[in-house]
Amino acid sequence: MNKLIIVSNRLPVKAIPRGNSFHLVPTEGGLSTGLKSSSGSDSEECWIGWPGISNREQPVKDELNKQLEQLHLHPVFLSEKDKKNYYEGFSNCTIWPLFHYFPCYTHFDDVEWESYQKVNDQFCMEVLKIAEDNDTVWVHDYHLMLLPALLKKKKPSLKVGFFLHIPFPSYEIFRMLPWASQILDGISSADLIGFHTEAYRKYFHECQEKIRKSGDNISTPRNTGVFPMSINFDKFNKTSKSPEIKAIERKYRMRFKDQKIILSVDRLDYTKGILHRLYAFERFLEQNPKYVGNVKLVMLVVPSRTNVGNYRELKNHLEGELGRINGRFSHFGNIPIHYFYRSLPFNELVGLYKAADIALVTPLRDGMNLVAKEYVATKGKGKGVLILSKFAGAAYELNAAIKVNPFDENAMAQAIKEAVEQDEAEQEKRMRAMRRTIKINNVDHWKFSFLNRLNGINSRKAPPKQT
Ligand code: GDG
Repeated sequence: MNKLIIVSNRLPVKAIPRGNSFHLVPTEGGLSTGLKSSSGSDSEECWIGWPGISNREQPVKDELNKQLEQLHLHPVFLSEKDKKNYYEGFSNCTIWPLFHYFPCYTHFDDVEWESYQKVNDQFCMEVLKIAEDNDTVWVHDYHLMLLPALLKKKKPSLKVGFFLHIPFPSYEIFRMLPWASQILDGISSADLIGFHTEAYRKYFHECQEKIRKSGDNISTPRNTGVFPMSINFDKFNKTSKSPEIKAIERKYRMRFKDQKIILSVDRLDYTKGILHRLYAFERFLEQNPKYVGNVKLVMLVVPSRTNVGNYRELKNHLEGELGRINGRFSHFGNIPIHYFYRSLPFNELVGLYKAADIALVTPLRDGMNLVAKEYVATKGKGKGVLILSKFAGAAYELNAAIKVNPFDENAMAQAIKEAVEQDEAEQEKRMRAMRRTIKINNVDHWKFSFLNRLNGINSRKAPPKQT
């Protein structure tokens, strides 16, 4: 039987050294939480990726290999230098900011680009160690955009799919990348390339066309498609009805008795619009003094990319502003913003979703955003209001949300007021519509649509080049 080999920068677990062995804990982030909660496919499945620790001596590696093998996981070990240059550098300080329309945070560095190429080669070698003819390899995300071409070149019989979890930017942004042609060429060799939205797919084709017209020699993409990623609806729906979650929900409701809870959940990232959200909440309190004391913002911010400079700066800035706003509106025993800088266990997160009257999901740019979908799935048949940024991929599907422009502080403050005052019948109607969408378009649907389409494609040999 042919295998399905999933390849992503991170494995779905990270290894924390403990004595002579390792403690394996789930990796945060949308790709991993989403993909690992999908059902298995018909094929034998395994996953290749970085377990989050740098290169170690052979006996240590062997021990980790043994633990991971039982879970069908294969580690790729990065050196400290590659972690800095490929991961923190090219992936997270070049591609990530640029593709999210933050050229001001983007830097271009030859040494980091070299490391990116080297690590993509390293992943290619790891895949080839286990891949056999006609296996399917599903490559994920912006860290590995050269890998499809490398794999097709070395083993043309492989069926290679590529899925991009972040936005694909417009040509005016993409062309800033000095290695734009190489990146396009790397992805384009895949048998199928998937995006969350039609807009990203369109931009990808536009970049292809314009870069080719400028005279660069790049492969023609064969198949592209739109596959909006989703969540395990049943898991959230069922968990939210369990006695344990109901108890957690009660705990939060008691703590915020007779108050409205607005919830925000993100990794600490400048793309998520956390500061803009904070200012909008401040504006809301300013314009609606009657709600000071009875509308609370609960902000769950999960540590992320803590070695990258502007993430650390954002944390300081955010905490400074949080303190200022709380100082401005607090009364004894009654503060407007409750801030948690940590990751919560899954059940606590679901309990919080369940207790929240409103979810404020307002990224400045987001490939999809699974938090918005998780909130809706958790609400059962009950009420709740989703305020959602127009700049999240999820906005294309969740039409019954209150949609906002996160750059427009007044409009955001107005949306918060509308959400606070929305009547119950309207809330239930909108939630029902969004639930229907997510129930059908769940993570299994996403996975099977992508893989079915990929399996129906005859894999080709070397992709044709056009000038
Ligand atoms: C990338 C793209 C795209 C968060 N806090 C906790 C926690 N989480 C989980 C959520 C959710 C995931 O992390 C975050 O997913 P998002 O989709 O919102 O965002 P990214 O991490 O940026 O993901 C994004 C995604 O890939 C998939 O393609 O949607 O656009 O940027 O699942 O539940 N989980 C737990 N505790 C927390 O405190 N257990």
